[in-house]
This record gives sequence, C-alpha cells and structure tokens, in this order.
Amino acid sequence: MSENEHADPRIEIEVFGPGPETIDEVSQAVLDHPLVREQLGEARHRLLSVRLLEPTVGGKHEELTPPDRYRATIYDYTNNRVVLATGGLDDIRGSMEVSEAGHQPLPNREEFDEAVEVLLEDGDLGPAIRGRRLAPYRPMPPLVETELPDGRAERTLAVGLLPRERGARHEIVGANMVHRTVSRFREGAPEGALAAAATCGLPNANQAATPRGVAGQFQVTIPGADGSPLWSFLVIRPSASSGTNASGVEFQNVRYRGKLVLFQAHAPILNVQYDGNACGPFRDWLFEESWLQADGTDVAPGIRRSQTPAQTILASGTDSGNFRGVAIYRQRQETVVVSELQAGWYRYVSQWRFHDNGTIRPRFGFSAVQNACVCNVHHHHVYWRFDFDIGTAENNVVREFNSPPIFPPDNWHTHNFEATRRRRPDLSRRWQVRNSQTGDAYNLIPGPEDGVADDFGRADVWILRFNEGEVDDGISAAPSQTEPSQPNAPADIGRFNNGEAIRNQDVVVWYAAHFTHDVHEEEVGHIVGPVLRPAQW
Ligand SMILES: [Cu+2]
Repeated sequence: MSENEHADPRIEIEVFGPGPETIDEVSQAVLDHPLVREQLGEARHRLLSVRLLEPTVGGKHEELTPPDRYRATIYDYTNNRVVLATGGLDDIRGSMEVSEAGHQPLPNREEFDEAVEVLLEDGDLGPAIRGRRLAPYRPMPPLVETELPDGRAERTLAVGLLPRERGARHEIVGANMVHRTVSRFREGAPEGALAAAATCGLPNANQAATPRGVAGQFQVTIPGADGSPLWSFLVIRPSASSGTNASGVEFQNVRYRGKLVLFQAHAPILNVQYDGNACGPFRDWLFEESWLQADGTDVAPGIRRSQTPAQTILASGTDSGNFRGVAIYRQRQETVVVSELQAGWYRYVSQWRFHDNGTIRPRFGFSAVQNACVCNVHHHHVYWRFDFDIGTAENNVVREFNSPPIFPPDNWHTHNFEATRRRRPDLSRRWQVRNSQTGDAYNLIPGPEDGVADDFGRADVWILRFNEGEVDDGISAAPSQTEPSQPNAPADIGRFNNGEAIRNQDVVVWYAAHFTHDVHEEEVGHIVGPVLRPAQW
C-alpha cells in the first residue's frame, strides 16, 4: 500500500456567508429602530429570534448565494402579539419594514427562564423551586394554548417541575407571560402532556441550547490522494437550517469527485406519536443545538474539527457536553458531520457520513432526558428530503427494484409519475436516481432498522417533481391556536404528490424512517437511516 492510502485526507473548511456577528448587528438595529420603537411603545417585549433568509431568486443556480435578508421576531407581551421586522442585509436600518402577527412562535431558552421567574413569584411554587424541592425543565408541548372567548390564546409557556424531594409532586404548569400568572391543571399537566410520578430518560444537564437563527454555513472540501476533490459540500448548522421547523444539519451542493449528487439534503419533518396517545402527538423542531463532546479546534463559530469521534448522548450516555454546533471528524474512511438537537425533553442526533467511496449515510438517532412521557411506547418518524441532481437538475430518472419483479421479467421499473411508496424488505425494494444522459446513478437503499409506516407515519418514500417552495409541509411545531391540540402533527408530504410527470425531470425523493421506542427494552438500535450508494459514477 502506498503512503497516500494510509494518509488521512485533510478536511478543508471555509466560512460561507454571514456569521453570528451579523445576527448581533441585526438584533441591535431592530431594537433601536424608530419604527420598532413606535410599534412597541412602552410594551414589555422580548426579541425571540433573528433569522437570515436565502435570496428569493427563482430556480436553481450553480453558484450558491449566501443569505441576504433578515427576519426578527419580537413578542409583545403587553399586547399579546408578534412584532416582525424584516429587511435586507445590505441596508439593515434603511430597508426595515415592521408588521404585526397573531401566531405563537416557539419559545427560546431566555423566554423559558423568564417563565421560571413567573413561577418564582407564585406563593406555592416559588418557595418549592427556590428550596430545590422542584426542578424546572422544558416540557412538551412547549406552549399551553388555553383558548380565550375570541379564539386567541395568551402567550403561556409550559414549565415542567420535577420533584427532587420526597413529598414533592411532578407537575407541568403554565406561565402566562402576559399577566405573569401561573395556571395549574387538574391532571397535573396540560392537554397532550403528562406529569406522572414515574419518569424515564437520562438526567437533564440543563445546558442552554442554541436558539434559532444563529448564522453558520461552511464550505467543506475533502481532497483525494491526487489532490482533486473527493467530496465537496456546503454545511448549514441546524440553527440556521431551512424549513418551517428547521431541518437538522443541512447540506447543499453535494459533489462527489466533482460531480453533483444532491442540490440539497436535510430532514425537515420530525414527529412522535405515543401508543394510546399517552402524550402528544408532537411535531418537533430541528434547530436547537444541544451539547455533545467534541475535542478539537473551532474552525469557525459553531463548527469544530474534532480529532476523535464526537460523542453524542447516544455514545456517551450523558446529556452534558463541551460543544454545541456541528462537529466534523474522520472515522476510518468516512468523513462524519454530526450535531445533537433538542426539543423539550427529546434529544436527537443528526449525523451524515460521507465515505471516500462515494457512499452517503444519513443518520438520525433518538434519546431523551428525564420526563414521564417517554416511559410509554412511542414511535418517532423522521423524514429526509433528498433533492437529487445527479449531474444536472434535469434529466433525472427514478427507478425502483423489486425481487421477484412486479413487472416481469425486469426487476427494475421506471417511475414516470410522482409516487408514494412503501418499503418492502421481502422484495428487497430499493430505488435509483439516474441521469439519463450520462448513466451516472445513485441507489437509495433502505436501512434495516427503518421500519414501515403506520397510519400516523403515512408512507416510506415519496418520489416527487422538484417544485419551488416545497421544502416541507408548512406545519409548525408550535401548537395551532385555532384547532384542537396538535391535530397537525402527522406529516403531509402527500399533498405534493399530484401526479406530475417526473421522467427526465428534476426530482426530489423524501425518505421516512420509523423508530419504535420502548425504553423498557433498551439498547436496540436508536439510529436509523438509509444508504445512498453510487451505482455508476
Ligand atoms: Cu423516544
């Protein structure tokens, strides 16, 4: 073996687009701006998030363009409404437009801390929290939506209280942020939540997660032995990832040996359903970066080159860590990109493995910190969106393999139209996306632990035509204000399947994995995901 085959490839990382300092700049400009000040007056308010948005240019472009706009979300507690400030980054102050809205954005960590302060003012709960008989934690759902006569809800954050002493009782309460009052529930928890005495999950480290919108995009290049690029892709940290509820670690412009494989790849939909609806169902968000253990060097804010494999909660068995963001490391012949996410008590692992031989392994892992819900059997569903552009956006063809064949004698048949599919391990069913001009192709091979959809999971694979704006089903992880609790949690990717022709078009494949979590039968799997393997390259 030559020297080169032993040498570990370098990983070159370059910052792309604005960083966290831009968020600080926008935050300052928004809170100081006369238009915002006029809207808010003397109102008690909080800046919940600042997001940078991609340019609104139609169609796909070879050259990726960094975010050029911002949207700041402020909650006005005095008037129980959202104040939005939007504008362009080239003239933050001059371009600012201000509007109001009535929806309930997800809370961030600072707002949760303020909700705990509201509890501290309560004559009963305050002394118990101060005396450490009750320990506050972030529960699911994150918001309590008690409907007012006019159909709206006052901003009320859910706060979990775990007993730390005999005699104290587990409870999930509501902190009304408008009146700074506490609401308590007959069952000890609001609808959809559970505050039973028995709890499951790892001890909660309570380290603050990254809020939504912290900028961070990185161009990664892995040169091969001869110096030409083996892999190149743009990584977007979960906090800045796209989608209604974000999408974990996101990739754009993924190239293997210089040729385009994926225009975009991420996991924009994640939800969980409990047997007998013991809790939830919940739609989860994928932007809050939780803490993992990664030892190495920070290449840029939010990205760490780790010399050894980063340890997530699934590997270390502990919720604590020394880093939040995206860790990147080499393991055997793979370049691994990983981040840990949190939503309430859930902990998720968003991991992508790029093998030197062209294989991509998107992975998703499931864990939780102490709570009462996860003691009940539940089903996690994760939906990856693979915007394949094999060589080009156009001229992509999706084929499916079955053995025995469903259209004999050929094992493969072509999907001429959009389709919703089930996994069939008994038929070794798999899919292929192929460029009809060059013959280059990638296979999509289901993972052995990926399960089969139940009614809630809807389906396993959706083969769709690329259409602008179809990044996810648009259903927010914040409970709806007007509907009964969480009716919208199931994925609605099916609405994109309207029978469009897809042969020789630009295609998108959604792939779902379904993981049944029974904490009483621990240490099976916890990690799901398919294999994307070059068939011809
Ligand atoms: Cu679980």
